[in-house]
Amino acid sequence: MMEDLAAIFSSGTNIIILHSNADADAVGSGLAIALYFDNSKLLAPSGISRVGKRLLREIPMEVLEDANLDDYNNVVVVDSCTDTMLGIRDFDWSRAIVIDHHSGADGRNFRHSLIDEEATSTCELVWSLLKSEKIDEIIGLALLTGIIGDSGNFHHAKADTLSRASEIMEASGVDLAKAFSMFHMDDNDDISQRISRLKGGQRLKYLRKDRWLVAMTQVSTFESTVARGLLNLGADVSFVASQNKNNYRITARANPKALGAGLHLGNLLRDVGEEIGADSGGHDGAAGLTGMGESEAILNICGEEALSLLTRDSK
Ligand SMILES: [Mn+2]
Repeated sequence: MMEDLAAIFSSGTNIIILHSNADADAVGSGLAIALYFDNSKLLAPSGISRVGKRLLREIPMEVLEDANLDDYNNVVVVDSCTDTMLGIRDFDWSRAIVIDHHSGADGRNFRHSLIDEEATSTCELVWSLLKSEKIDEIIGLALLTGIIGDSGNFHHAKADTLSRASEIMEASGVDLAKAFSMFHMDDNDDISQRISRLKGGQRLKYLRKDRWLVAMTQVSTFESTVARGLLNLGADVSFVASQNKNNYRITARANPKALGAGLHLGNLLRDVGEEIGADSGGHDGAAGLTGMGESEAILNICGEEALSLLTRDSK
């Protein structure tokens, strides 16, 4: 089967579709296949994540936003196996060659598939497909970065994950630190983002109760980068507002400790939003709110609310 897939990829033209907001695993898998098998194109119809873009800066390859799939012999989907994950409605899966480690593929009809829910990452499955004694260092970097991403810096790695990572390092000579740097250096090369973070620090206010710290600030752009920066500085939760005339946007981030204490920023901002008539959306650790008026009072409401949720059980 794996030999079959390798033979299929090398014999025709391939279009490799990355899932919505493509992460390191998706981009790494796509890059590795495209680099190894040549005659391949990458397609990301629903966006690429920050780390995905970082990897693509390191390993430059054109990524299409739109394509006619009929122009290619092989339609390949990596790291997703459902419409929701892929970000395409009513996708014709029966034409797809699917390489994935998510659940959701059961009983469905693909042209071919290499699916292993036990695998920590899709990049490991791609590696099992290439498995050759020598691969380029950049292919090694693509695969290793995906594995690091999906294994949470190896925190959730299984023995298999580590041996595959080690095989990839052996075969490619890729440096582990180089792969880790894909997750660290992402913003540092953009001076305007760095200035935004410093301004965010300059205008910072914080609230403290017990062992919890909640930070609030205002910038004109790059709110999410600033919000993450505040967590790095030591805040458990951060709220960053940007004001554009009469409209504002608030971006919130929380660290794992705050999530472990039950904080859910998506719910928090939904409640605040319902109260003041503003739109919100997001997840437990990352969420946003947009509304009309002055952001400063709303920032304070958010900060106080987060702090009271975090300390609600303490006497
Ligand atoms: Mn994955």
